[in-house]
Amino acid sequence: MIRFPVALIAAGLTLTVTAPVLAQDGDVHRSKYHDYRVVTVADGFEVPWGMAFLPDGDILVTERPGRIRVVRDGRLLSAPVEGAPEVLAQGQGGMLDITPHPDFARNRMVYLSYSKPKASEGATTAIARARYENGALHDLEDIFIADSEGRGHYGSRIVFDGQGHIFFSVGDRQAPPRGDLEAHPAQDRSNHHGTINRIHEDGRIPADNPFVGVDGVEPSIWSYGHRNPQGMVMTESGELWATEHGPQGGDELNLILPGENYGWPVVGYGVNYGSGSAIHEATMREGWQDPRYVWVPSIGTSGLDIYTGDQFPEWQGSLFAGGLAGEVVYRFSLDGDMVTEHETLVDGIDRVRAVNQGPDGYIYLALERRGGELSSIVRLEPVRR
Ligand SMILES: [Ca+2]
Repeated sequence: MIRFPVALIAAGLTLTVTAPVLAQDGDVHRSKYHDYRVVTVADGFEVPWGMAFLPDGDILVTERPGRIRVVRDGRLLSAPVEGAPEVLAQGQGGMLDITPHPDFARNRMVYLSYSKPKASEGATTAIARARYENGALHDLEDIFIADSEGRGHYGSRIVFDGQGHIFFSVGDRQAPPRGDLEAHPAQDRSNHHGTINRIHEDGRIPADNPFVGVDGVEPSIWSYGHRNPQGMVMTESGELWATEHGPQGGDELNLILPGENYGWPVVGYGVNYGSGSAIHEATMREGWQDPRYVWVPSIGTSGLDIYTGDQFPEWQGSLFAGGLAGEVVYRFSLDGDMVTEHETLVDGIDRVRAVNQGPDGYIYLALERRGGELSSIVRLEPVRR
């Protein structure tokens, strides 16, 4: 619910009341620095997960059940992109993130994350790349297949650093935290559970990764001790930020540093969903990374971007984090690597799965409608005060 003041003039008195208003197309929303409208770009999606903006104006949108769709001139084309990889579309698995290569205009490469069926059972997080031409993916190739098993928490956001590397997340695969917490797969670096990884754009392992040459540690790992990071972005100055689904009352915004331990499930905030029972031995541990922000209650973090456009000048340099259960977008002001201010936007809109600044400087949201209705892509457009 968004709340904004409505001035009433009655019997010579001016009263200001606060009226709850649902976030709907065309309403003017107020925020600290900018007023804005939420405008529908296209609808008819089934669980949209990631968006890729192409130089010709098309938007590629992944749908979790296993498709990649095309939005052209505000219309969702009926034919999905051909040549997409086979996914295990169960629970949280499916076709997940999509990101164009920074030099897409020349090489037409797109990168995908998805739940890749395993030969035995279940699925793992995989990263693939392909050339996108004439409505189809060509020369599709897996460049990374995570060593992970489980039924959920695939992680999956993909970020380019512009220096020839990609970063991507793998969740803890919903391995339950019990018994010896330090033996949990997210703390065991011999697999990819609960990690953020860094590889070359062709899948090779960079020689300067933090754990290269360390016995028994997967060399793609950049950071570990994560639960389920589903939002990630790199700033223009090279800071890597990620949001992750924590336990109940423990969603986190983290600054991602090489070789660091982010604590799950040994330390952190929040309690088990359902039972409300305690998980962690403490909230933090000396030498491990504490989050820069913790959501209480949890919003179900998903989708993170940094704003660099011209449509909302006062938002330049702010992080925008989407929430599923919270149906909200958080804006964070940063001073270097510290959060200095936050506010909520589009409260009560729908489940916010992806947040991306478009090339036009508008802020695009992939929404997942409650109750299984078909979902939409919307964007925030500025309204002059
Ligand atoms: Ca943590």
